[in-house]
Amino acid sequence: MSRISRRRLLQVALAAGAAPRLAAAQRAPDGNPALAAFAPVPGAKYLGAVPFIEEGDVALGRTVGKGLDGRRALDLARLSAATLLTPADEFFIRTRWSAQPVPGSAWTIHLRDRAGAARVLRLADLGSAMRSCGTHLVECAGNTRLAAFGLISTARWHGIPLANVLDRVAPPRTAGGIRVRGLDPPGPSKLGSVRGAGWIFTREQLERAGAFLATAMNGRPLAADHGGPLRLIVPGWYGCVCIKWVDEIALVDADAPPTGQMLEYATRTYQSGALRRARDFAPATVDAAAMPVRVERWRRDGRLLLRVVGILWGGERPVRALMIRFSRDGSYVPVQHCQQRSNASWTVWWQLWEPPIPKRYWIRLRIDDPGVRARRLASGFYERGFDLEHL
Ligand SMILES: Nc1nc2c(c(=O)[nH]1)N[C@H]1C(S)=C(S)[C@@H](COP(=O)(O)O)O[C@H]1N2
Ligand SMILES: [Mo]
Repeated sequence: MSRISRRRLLQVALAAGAAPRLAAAQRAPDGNPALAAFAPVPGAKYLGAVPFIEEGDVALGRTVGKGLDGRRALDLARLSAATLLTPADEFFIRTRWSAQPVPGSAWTIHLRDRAGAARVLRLADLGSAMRSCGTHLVECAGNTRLAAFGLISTARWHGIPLANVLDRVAPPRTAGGIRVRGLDPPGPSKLGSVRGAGWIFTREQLERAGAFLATAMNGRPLAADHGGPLRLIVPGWYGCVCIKWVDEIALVDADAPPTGQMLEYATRTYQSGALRRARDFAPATVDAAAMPVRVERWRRDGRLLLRVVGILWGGERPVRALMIRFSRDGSYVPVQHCQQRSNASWTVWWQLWEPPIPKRYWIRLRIDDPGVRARRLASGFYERGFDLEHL
C-alpha cells in the first residue's frame, strides 16, 4: 500500500470518529486482524470473542452462487478503524455478472427521450467527465439476520455525476421521471429474485442525493460483479436503487408505473399507499441505524468485562445520542465511545460493560432524538444476541 493511500485510510478512520488508536504491533489472540487495529482495554487481558446467535449460517466473506443468486456477505466482525473502506474483493455482492466481463471501452448506454428516441452514448466518450465521487456506504434493503447483516459495505467511488449525463438528454428542469435501467445476468433465481433492474427517480431526487454513475471502486476499475463497467450509486439510498450494468437512461411520463424492481422492494424500502405510479414511491433512503458487530471478552482484576464494538450509519445528520441496552427487559444507557461526524459512511462505536450474570443477552441500540428517523432500528431489526455461559 502506498504512503498516500495509507495516510488517506487513516484520515478516513479519524474522520469517521473511530476512537480506538491504531496499535499495529499488537497481535490478535484469536487471529482477528480487526482486534490488532484497536487499542487494548487498559489493564485487561483479551479472552476471545463471543459469537452472535440465531443468525443465518452464511459463509461470510465467500462469494457463492451465480447470476441473480450470486451473494457475498461481509464479515463485519473483522471491521476495524483500518478497514473503514471495504476492500473491493470483500465488498458485499447481491447478483453476480456470471459472464464474460465487458470492457469499459465497449460499454454503451441508450439515452432515451420522452418520445422513446434513443441516442447511444459510449462510456469511452465520457472519460473527461470522470471524477472522484467520495466515500459512500451501500446497504442492501434485504440486509437481514439471515445474512448476518453482512450485505453492507463502504467504498471510495469514481464516476460521472448523473446530472452531467442527464444534461445530454434534457434540460435540468424537465418534468417527469428518469428511469435508470440495467442488464441482468442470464438464468433463473432459486432465491426468488425478480429479473430486470430499474428504478424511476425525479431529477430533483437524483441531484439532491448526488447520484453518480460509478466506474471505479477504491481506485480500481469497477469489478463485473459490482456492476462494472458502469453502475448507479445514489448516496444515502438503499442498494436496490443502485442499478448495476446500466444500459439505459430514459425520460418517462410523470405518471409512469413503477418498475418491477420498485415493486419487489416496496416493503423493504418502507413504501405505503397505492403505489400505482413511480411517483407514489418515497425516496428509498436508509434511516439512521446501528448494530453491534463484535462482542469481545476481557478479564480485568479477576472480573469479566465485555467490549462491544459496533457501527452507526444512515440518516441525514450525525447522531448525538446513541443508546444501548443489553437485555430485552433492561434499560438503555448512552454509548460511551461514539462520535459520528459524517453520514456518508459508517462510524465505529464501542462500549465497555460488565455483565452481572451469565445468560442470553440481546443487544439493541436506540437513537435518543425524536428528530432522527430510525424506522428499521426502532423495529428491532438489528438486534443481535449472544450467550454468555460463565463470568
Ligand atoms: N442490474 C442489477 N442491478 C442491481 C441488482 C440486480 O439484481 N441487478 N441488485 C441491486 C441490489 S438489491 C443491491 S443491494 C445492489 C448490490 O450491489 P453490489 O452487489 O455491488 O454490492 O445492487 C443493485 N443493483
Ligand atoms: Mo439489495
